[in-house]
Amino acid sequence: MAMPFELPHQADGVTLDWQTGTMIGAAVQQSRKPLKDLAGIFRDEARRKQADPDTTVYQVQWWEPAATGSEGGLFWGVTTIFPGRVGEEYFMTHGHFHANRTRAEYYGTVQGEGMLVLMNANRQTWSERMVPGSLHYIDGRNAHRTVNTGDTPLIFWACWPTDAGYDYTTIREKGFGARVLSVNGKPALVPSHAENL
Ligand code: PAN
Ligand code: ZN
Repeated sequence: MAMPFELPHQADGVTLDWQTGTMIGAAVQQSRKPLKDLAGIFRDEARRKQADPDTTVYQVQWWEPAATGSEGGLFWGVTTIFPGRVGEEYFMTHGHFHANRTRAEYYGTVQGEGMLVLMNANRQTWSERMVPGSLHYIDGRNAHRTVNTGDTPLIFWACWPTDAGYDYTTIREKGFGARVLSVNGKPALVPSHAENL
């Protein structure tokens, strides 16, 4: 029996599994971020060093259908942050500003629970709750970092411009204005100046 429709064949195409947050296709690239590549990012650097340096904190799959840096294109990706903590701080991404501060981004949560931490140029920092189905518009001026506050992987789609670029240096040097810590067993956004109170 003929199928009512067939998906068009695309040699270079990418398929999304919306349930699991997986990208499939020869053009899909991937990278992994182990604890050893996140020096200086967590508050408790001593604890980070004590843990197995090969522990995967997060991984990213993405597709670049247009050249990096070219104007007008879009990239699509998916990030999986595994559950875990360094001391009281939940596993999270490095975080970045876009090198081009006029370039925005969408995140959409597939699975898990977490927080999207946003910071403006004045270091004012706030968060949005990530739950399955939540859609997050990230203004191009704001730094963004995602945090897995649950016991299962936090998985989210992302779509961003080909010429957004990454400014990781500002975050590496100054961090965000607040961190997501477990306080009395619950995730809380704690201003950095209040961390040691
Ligand atoms: C995302 C992020 C991804 C990993 O695709 O790059 O979640 O986070 P870090 O880049 O901070 O390590 C995105 O925001 N792209 O622009
Ligand atoms: Zn981004």
